[in-house]
Amino acid sequence: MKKNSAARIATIGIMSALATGLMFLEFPIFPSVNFLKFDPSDILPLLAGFIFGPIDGILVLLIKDILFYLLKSGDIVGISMNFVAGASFLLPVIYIYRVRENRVFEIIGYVVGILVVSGVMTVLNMIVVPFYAPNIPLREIVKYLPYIAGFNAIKFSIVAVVTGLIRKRIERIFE
Ligand code: RBF
Repeated sequence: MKKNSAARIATIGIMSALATGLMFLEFPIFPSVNFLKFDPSDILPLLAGFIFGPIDGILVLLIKDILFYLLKSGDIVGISMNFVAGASFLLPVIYIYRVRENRVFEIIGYVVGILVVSGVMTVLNMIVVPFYAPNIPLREIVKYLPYIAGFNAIKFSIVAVVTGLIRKRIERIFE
């Protein structure tokens, strides 16, 4: 599909709207860390990244997060964390895939993306949670570490597996 074509812009709009809808399905994976919520919406920015490139993937992620912030969450910290997580997974996946556009590089991208997002978000949560929940003692926050790493690994493994399974079928629509 041509860059800047009307169809591309329309597709980005539809993908962002669909992603916003999917984000409403959010639920916590670990009841003890209930501010970490799983939802499958990151599949759509990732598909946009594969089809149109990393900038458009980030654009779908950003529009989705702004819409979800306005329509439901109203929590600037939570939505920002969601955005940083989505971006730190999406960018390694797409840039590695672009080195060699085949299944092997796609899978290497998923693995690196999962490691990057789990590492980045574990460190970022250690900095942000003391401000977000000041009543939680620092000792407690350290106990959350494996849950934070585990949450991101589980969330983005699901996103990777589903995207890996449906990607070719979706891309065929755009050929
Ligand atoms: N979302 C992630 O995908 N990974 C995270 O590590 C993560 N950390 C968060 C930390 C805090 C303190 C908050 C409030 C949210 C975090 N989120 C994270 C986003 C959360 O799972 C959810 O998507 C948003 O709060 C929107 O409801």
